[in-house]
Amino acid sequence: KVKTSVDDNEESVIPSVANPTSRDATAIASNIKYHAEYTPSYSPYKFELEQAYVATAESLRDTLVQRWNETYKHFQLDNAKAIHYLSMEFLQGRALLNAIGNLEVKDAYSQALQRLGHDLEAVAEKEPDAALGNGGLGRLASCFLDSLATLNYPAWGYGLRYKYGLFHQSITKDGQKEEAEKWLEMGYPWEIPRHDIAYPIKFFGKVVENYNGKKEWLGGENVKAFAYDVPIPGYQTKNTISLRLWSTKVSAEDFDLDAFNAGDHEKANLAHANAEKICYVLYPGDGTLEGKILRLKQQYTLCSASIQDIIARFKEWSGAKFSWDTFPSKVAIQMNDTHPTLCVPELIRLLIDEEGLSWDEAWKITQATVAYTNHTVLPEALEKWPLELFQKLLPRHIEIIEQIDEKFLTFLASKIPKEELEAKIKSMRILENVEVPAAIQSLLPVKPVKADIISKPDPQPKTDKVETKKVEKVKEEPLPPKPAGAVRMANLSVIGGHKVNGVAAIHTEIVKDEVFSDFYKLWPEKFQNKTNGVTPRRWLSFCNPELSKVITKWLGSEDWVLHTEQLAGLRKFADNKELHKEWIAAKTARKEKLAVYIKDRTGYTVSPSSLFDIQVKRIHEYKRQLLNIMGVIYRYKKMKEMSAKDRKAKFVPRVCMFGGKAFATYWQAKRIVKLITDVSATINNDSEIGDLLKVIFIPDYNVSVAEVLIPASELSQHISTAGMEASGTSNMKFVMNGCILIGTLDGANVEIREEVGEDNFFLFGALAPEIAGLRAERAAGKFIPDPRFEEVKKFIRSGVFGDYNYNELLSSLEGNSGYGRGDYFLVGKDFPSYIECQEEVDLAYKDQEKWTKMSILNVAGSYKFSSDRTIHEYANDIWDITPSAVP
Ligand code: T68
Repeated sequence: KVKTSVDDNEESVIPSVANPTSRDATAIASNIKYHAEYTPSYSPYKFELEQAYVATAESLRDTLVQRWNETYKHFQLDNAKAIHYLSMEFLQGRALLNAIGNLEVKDAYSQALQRLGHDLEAVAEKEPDAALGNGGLGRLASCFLDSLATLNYPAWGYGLRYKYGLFHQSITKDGQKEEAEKWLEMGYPWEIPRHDIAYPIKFFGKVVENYNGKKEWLGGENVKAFAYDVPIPGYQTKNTISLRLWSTKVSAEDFDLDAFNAGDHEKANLAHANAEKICYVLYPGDGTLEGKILRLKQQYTLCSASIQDIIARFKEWSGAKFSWDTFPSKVAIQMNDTHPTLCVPELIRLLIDEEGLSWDEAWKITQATVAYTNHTVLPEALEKWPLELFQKLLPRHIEIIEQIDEKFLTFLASKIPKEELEAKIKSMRILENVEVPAAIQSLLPVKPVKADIISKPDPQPKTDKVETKKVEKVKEEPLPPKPAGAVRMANLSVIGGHKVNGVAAIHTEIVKDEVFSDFYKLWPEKFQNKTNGVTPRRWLSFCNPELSKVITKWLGSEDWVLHTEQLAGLRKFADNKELHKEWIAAKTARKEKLAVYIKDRTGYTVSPSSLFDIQVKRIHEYKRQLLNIMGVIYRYKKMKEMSAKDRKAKFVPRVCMFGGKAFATYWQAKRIVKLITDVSATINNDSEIGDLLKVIFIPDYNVSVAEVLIPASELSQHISTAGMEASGTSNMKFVMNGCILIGTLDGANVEIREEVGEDNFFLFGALAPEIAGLRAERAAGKFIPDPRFEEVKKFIRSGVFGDYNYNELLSSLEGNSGYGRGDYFLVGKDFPSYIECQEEVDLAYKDQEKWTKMSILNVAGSYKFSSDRTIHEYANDIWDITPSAVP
């Protein structure tokens, strides 16, 4: 008899491994030792920090794999509906301390490693960050996985396994330099390759129609997507879910052995190289056609492999009860922004072409399954793909998209008054600059024939005197080139999904009233808000044990880690002197750690008794790091103009820290990095200023850097031009760590301020509804910049910060309008209120008692911003899923 499964009552024993979940340090030490010896990734007999890290990770992985098998076995038994979260980005950061924290085995692991001669924190430092993401969108996806596991929801994350992740940033005298990030080079102990889970992915080729009218997609380039699973443990639960990452290769049958043997190694290797490059880097440059094709290939790989996997599991788990009608009651798919929009045509394609369903059935199932989250209102970030490229790469999908487009237009024509139809079609249809199908043309109002002009005879001149006006012969201009056709992914997402959500209240209003206003009028019930959140495990409990301990002591239990609403209980102690003392001690401990870290990373010495002021996020003009650094320059200039005594009286000592990456071809952002580092070099070496002002650019900002910075922060900056930041999520992490925000009324700042109270938030700047008017005023030449702003620009141009020519950066702040000019992000407009607000910050910080109270009230008001709350809302309002806990 052939065995088809591992017998349940047969005990599976790994030699010399005791159960590492037992929290027994001796057993854990023996397990770690076992891995160092028997699953060696390094030469044997070495047990330095690197080896200790890998063996510790492998030891934890044993537990995770065990729990994860139980979890999915349980989900299958339960056959509950599951969410499949598709994202091009996951910013997981490090996994070791997170796993130890979620499994609640920190003390045991710490002791076990001590026995083996190592310190847990030092071992954890050896783990490279899994930086498979760019910014907030990717980190949100990772926080969501933590909450999904913790709250026992049946769930899968799906992404790509980029070989190099996001680039590694270093700072040179020329500014930012990018290098490939080698996070996989030494192996990644947290992933489990699933050699048996692989799906074919096709590109190019052609579509033929069979004798029975069935479409078949033939020929083209074939690759295979292989699954690598990363276990995601929940906190205080056995549930452990999977982040499934796809990696592309060619299978053996596509290897050209003949060419290889004939000595044409390059030709034989071409297929390999083509397949593997799909998963090399996140967001390959798309300035060239090749780059664009590669990006679309990435998106399609993610969607196709994931949907094939979802369908395969649906069939397997349904068993005898299998019926396509039940698909939407078992499967929910969330598209994290428009990058996975190809889910829509791919699911339709598989259902029709592979499974034999009708169009109507496939469409109904798809729409009921898929939903879309929007993360940006920036018009340039709303994805569009050239039609021509799309047709070549995905010939079957474009047919499906054309069909969705036509059906949508027919529907629109039935809803919209005839006179408005043409304009609405233009803004709402999926295809851009493509002729409207004939059937729809005929529904449009007949264009007024210019009959009155053509048919009326020329009026006769009243007199005989004929005017002899010289008629210039009109030169026949060649017709302007036809604008190229395109596929608008956001429109496809809105039409193809059953729900669309924004990520903060103000952002959702902008989505409804501006970005997708026509769609909102058509389908108001489709639109929802889901204010972002962050996991309180990683972002408070684990990264800030000092403050967490104080919170637990005063709240009387650690339950707040799962039920953050309990943090509000701190309010009643906000004036308590004893709490103040402990609070300051906890904060100071983290500031001291950060000071050591800064010395190590940058060589600069900072004083932990200064105000720690931090802005960390992707470098972007709308996020206005430029406003921050210009404020710093203004502060420096004023200090220089004062006597030592006056400047000590006026300013509190500050360390202004920056961190973030600029996209490799975003030149203006790179100039901002250069300015910050130049200002830093000048000010930090000015002995007259000393500790009163330091400027630090921390290179290679990522999740683990954030875990050091955020706990030590006292003031953090969230200062985007109002209406432009969808939400922001670091603002939430800072608040949870007792940091006070200075910010505009933008994104989640609005809700944060509501929760922590307006007295505990430093507000400045123009409001979102004013922005359009301010820009228009500026374009009309009516804006007069504040002299203090002009003074700062002049100071930069004077060369105090080195001889780099900052004209291209500064001229973006000048002029009234024009590309890259006219201060589109209103730095000049908000500058006066910003520096005045910073003066209030100095005053508030001088009163340490007041500041500490504000800090406590910030933590108390942060409870809403747990991703647990966000996930419950998605589960109830969009996904319709319920928890399924492993007993
Ligand atoms: C961020 N978006 C928003 N996008 O900027 C931020 N986009 O306000 C929000 O808090 C966060 O999403 C989570 O909702 C991004 O991070 C990208 O990184 C991105 C990358 C490529 C193309 C478009």
